[in-house]
Amino acid sequence: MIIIGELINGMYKALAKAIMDREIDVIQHLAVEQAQAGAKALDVNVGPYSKDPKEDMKWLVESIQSVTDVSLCLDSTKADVIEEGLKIAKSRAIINSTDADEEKMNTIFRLAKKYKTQVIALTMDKSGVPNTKEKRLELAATIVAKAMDMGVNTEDIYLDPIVLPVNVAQAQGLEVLEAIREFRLLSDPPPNMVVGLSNVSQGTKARSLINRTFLTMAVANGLNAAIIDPLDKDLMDALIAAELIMNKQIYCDSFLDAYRKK
Ligand code: THG
Repeated sequence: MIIIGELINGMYKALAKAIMDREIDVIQHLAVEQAQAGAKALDVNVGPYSKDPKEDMKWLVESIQSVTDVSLCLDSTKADVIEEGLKIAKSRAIINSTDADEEKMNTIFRLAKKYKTQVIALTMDKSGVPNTKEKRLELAATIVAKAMDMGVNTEDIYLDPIVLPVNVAQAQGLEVLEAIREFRLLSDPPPNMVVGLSNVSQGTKARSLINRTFLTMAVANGLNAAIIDPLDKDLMDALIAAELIMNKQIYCDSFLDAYRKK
C-alpha cells in the first residue's frame, strides 16, 4: 500500500493558522512524524483560507523538504499552485489532481510530462461527482485513454473514484467499492487506485472506526494507495492486517512489528 499522509492540509483549522503565521515547527513536525509512521508521500494542500496559495505552497514545500526527503503529493485545484511546488520539488512528485475534463487533462498531463511526475485523476468532470459505479468507470476509461494519447505512462496514474461522507451520501460507499473492483480490469497490470479516505467519515461520530472499516473493504477490492492519517495507529493496524489477509504480507506472529520495520 502506498500511504500518502493527509495531515498537511489547510482544511484543518490548526494547520490553516500554522500556514498563515508561518509556524514552521508545526509543519516540520507533522512531516517527520508522518514519514516515520510509514507515509511514502505527503499530501500538501494550502487549504481554502489561504490568501496567497502560490506563496504558501512554496513555503510548505521548502519547509517540508528541509526535514525529510519523502515524496510530495501536491494538492490543489489550480495548476499554477501545483507548478509552484513542482518547480522546487527535490524528489518525484505526485500531482493531486486532474479530473476527466479534456482541458484540465491537457494542462495537468503536460505538467506531469514536464516535471516527470505521477498524477492522481479524479473520476469526475464538469458535471460533478457521478452517482454510479458505471459513470465512474466510463470516466476512468476516458482518463486512461487520454493519458495513453498524451504519452503519460498508465503506471503513473492513480484513479480516484472519490469517496463521499457516509452521513450525507450513504449509497455512494458501495458504488465506490465496486468502482475500485472494476477499475482493476482497465489495464494489465491494473491501474493504481487511490482514495482520500477521511472524506468517508466527515461530520460523523466514530471517525476512526468508519475510516478503518472502509479502508479494509477497499483493500479487499484492490486499492493500492490511500491518502490517510498515518498517525492513527488503529487504522494502520487494520491496514496491515488487511494486507496480510489479502496475502500481500507474509504471516509471522509479530507481523505488525515486521511491517513497521520495513
Ligand atoms: N482525493 C484526493 N485528494 C484529496 C481528497 C480526495 N485531498 C484532500 C482530502 N480528499 C483528503 N484529505 C483529508 C484531510 C482532512 C480531512 C479529510 C480529508 C478532514 N478534516 C477535518 C474535517 O473536515 O472534519 C478538519 C477538521 C479540523 O478543522 O480540524 O476530515 O478524496 N485525490
